[in-house]
Amino acid sequence: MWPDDFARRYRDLGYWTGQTFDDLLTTAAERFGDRTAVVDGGREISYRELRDRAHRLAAGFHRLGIGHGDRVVVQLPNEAEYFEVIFALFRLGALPVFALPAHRSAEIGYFCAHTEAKAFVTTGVHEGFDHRTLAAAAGNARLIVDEELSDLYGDPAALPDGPAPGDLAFLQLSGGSTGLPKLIPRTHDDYLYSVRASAEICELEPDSVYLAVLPVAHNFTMSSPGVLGILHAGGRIVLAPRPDPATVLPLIAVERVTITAVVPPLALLWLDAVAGMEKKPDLSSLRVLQVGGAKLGSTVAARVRPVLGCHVQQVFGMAEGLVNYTRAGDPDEVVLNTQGRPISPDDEILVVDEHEQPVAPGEVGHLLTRGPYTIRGYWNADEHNRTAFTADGFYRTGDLVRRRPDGYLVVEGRAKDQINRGGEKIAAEEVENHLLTHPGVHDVAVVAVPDQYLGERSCAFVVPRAGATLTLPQLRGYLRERGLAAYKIPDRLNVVDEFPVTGVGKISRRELRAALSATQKG
Ligand code: OOB
Repeated sequence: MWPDDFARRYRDLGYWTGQTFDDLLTTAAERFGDRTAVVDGGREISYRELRDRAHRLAAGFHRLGIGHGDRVVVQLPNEAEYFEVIFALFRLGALPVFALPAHRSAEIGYFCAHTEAKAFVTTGVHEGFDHRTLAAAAGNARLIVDEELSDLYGDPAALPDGPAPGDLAFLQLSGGSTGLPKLIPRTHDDYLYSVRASAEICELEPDSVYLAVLPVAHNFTMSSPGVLGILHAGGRIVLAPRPDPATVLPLIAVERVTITAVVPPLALLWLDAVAGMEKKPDLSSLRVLQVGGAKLGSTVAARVRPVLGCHVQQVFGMAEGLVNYTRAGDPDEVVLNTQGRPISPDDEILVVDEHEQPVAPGEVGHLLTRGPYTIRGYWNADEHNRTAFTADGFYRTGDLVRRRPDGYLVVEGRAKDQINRGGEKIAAEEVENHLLTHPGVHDVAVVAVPDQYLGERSCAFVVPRAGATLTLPQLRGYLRERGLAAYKIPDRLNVVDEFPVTGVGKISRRELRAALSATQKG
């Protein structure tokens, strides 16, 4: 957590206001009462109802023995119950651990065990997968299925005191680059600052309607300004069950959506769909399309206004903290070619070389950052924290950026061993460790391959054991059986005799990537 002098400064400057998540919901229920907070298919939930349900559920969780500081792994799709659950846990000071709907037994098992979770809240069948089958992986965590939540409702008068604003509020997942996913501890104070400031930058107001397309548990959809920004502003959240144009475009028209957030491949998919339609859908309500999670090319960015009739906003953020936005009113040159500038005047940005010396202004370098909503360390990960953060508390983002004289950042690449598959982050080492358990695999390196649609896909370079024959379908089947989320399973396989090595004897991923683009061209 933050050293005392920084915490004092962030309070004095008015960033950390002492608000908790429960305060946010309670205040919103008082101010916006009967207005609709969440639309989930045919169901509409008002602000007051949401608060009441969350508090009754909190009483139910309390009766189950879930209390302050306890971890609860939450894996819910974009549905109304998600809000009840997280605000119930926030009210108790219990920490949701935000899993994604795509996670399977490998990830859920690890989250539950690593956080010693008291409970695992999930859904039934979603996108053809029965999440209740993850109960075994959850181990000692008690399985709670969304459809049973109302059975738990209790009397909110019996609730204990809530958490303090400086307490942890939840654990978010890191995209990561190491063998096991790291957990990101966020406090009420720090996170809500980023939510309020984001809502202001994105000009949210009670008439704003936000379409939640990406998973609600991801930082982008949750807080940039996302669903929490909307609840703060008194607007309306519309939950999209699926991100495809056939689902989303009619929803935008019917619900009069004003703002939504997507990753670049989805932006492209929507653009192509609308451009190819003879009878255009009514997108007149849409004011802003936010695009982030991976780099948005300027050519695609430039198509947004002519095709969809709305502004594009670039968002470059990370679950660890720092979020950058292009601003309403920025000239096209900025909006199309940069990934925005930080939320806060107190977001400290350093762009450094290999020796962590500042590069010349405007040069490309490693992005380091520190600020009022950027964590100072991962949860229970002392050893990893020694390399992920500098001695004076800057987070080493692993991103390569250029900082323009106007303070806007341009993402130029990445130094971390991560694959960004259309915004979904894959830690190379995590997948490698799973592949290394295969009896036919001697050694492995997973690298990114450029992809026209997703930006990047993943390719496993494998050195087989003597006599073993390996095929892609076989290895993919093996990883699925180990319960790895589908997006982490390599798209390609290259069987090789040996790996190129760097001067110090490490596998040279750069040469592997170069070999791939050579074979692609040939
Ligand atoms: C968002 O958060 P994460 O934690 O899934 O991933 C963070 C990483 C960044 O370090 C960067 O490598 C990449 O995703 N990234 C971008 C980008 N936005 C994120 N790279 C290039 N251009 C962009 N616009 O992805 C996230 C969190 C909050 C808001 C938006 C995105």
